[in-house]
Amino acid sequence: MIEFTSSFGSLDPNDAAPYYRDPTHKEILIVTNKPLDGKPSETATAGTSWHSDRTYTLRPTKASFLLCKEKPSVGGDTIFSNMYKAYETLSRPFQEFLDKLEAIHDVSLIKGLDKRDPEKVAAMKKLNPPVIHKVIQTHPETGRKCLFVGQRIRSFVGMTEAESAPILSFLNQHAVSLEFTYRHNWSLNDLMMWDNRCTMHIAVPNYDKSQIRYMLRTALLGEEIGRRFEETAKAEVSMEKELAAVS
Ligand SMILES: O=C(O)CCC(=O)C(=O)O
Ligand SMILES: [Fe+2]
Repeated sequence: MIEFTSSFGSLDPNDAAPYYRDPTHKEILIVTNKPLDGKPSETATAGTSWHSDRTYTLRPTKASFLLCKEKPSVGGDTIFSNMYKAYETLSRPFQEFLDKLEAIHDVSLIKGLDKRDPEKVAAMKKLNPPVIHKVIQTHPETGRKCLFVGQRIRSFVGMTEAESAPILSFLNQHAVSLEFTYRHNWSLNDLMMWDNRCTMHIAVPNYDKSQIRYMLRTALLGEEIGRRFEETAKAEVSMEKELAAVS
């Protein structure tokens, strides 16, 4: 898997989420409900809310690869949604409004963190302080605009959580309208690859949990985009102080 997928670009060594790597290959993440060392797997619920990979970092993933090594007899699907369509089907005035918006992406909003080892979760949060990304991105290769949202966004920059929530909720619902999606029902040894910059995906936990689902994942490092939230917050505070000083 490493040999094949690295032929597309530089593989992510998974420094943002080091605990869920294959012990001997840091490029491989294991997504499974299979107990590891006699303990329940911490990645059993990985990816079970709509997201693009690593948007909580300054280098969201360029492309991801998922290989199915064991599967339940029924279900355990993955759904993908087209973020070009999500953008293009919005009205012009709303597109213009969104063009100026930036979102705060927060690792602590990953679904199922409450079921993982609290020490690892605390370390993950420390490794990945909140970051800011534009809500509308222009794909660097196609030049097309797409929506860049998901369920790991806390709020929009400069707006309160109360103001952000209804817009965010609408966007996250609209972005995954059934007509924009493809649902993959896995066969053993299928390898799916997706452009993470213009899609979202979700793992559907629609299977018998007494059966094993075992997936291997590699990913291509993306371009550095966005900026740290803390730096912005500090800059805003010092600007407020300056303004207070002159007024
Ligand atoms: O297990 C899946 O179907 C997807 C998990 C996921 O979000 C990922 O590997 O990036
Ligand atoms: Fe994912």
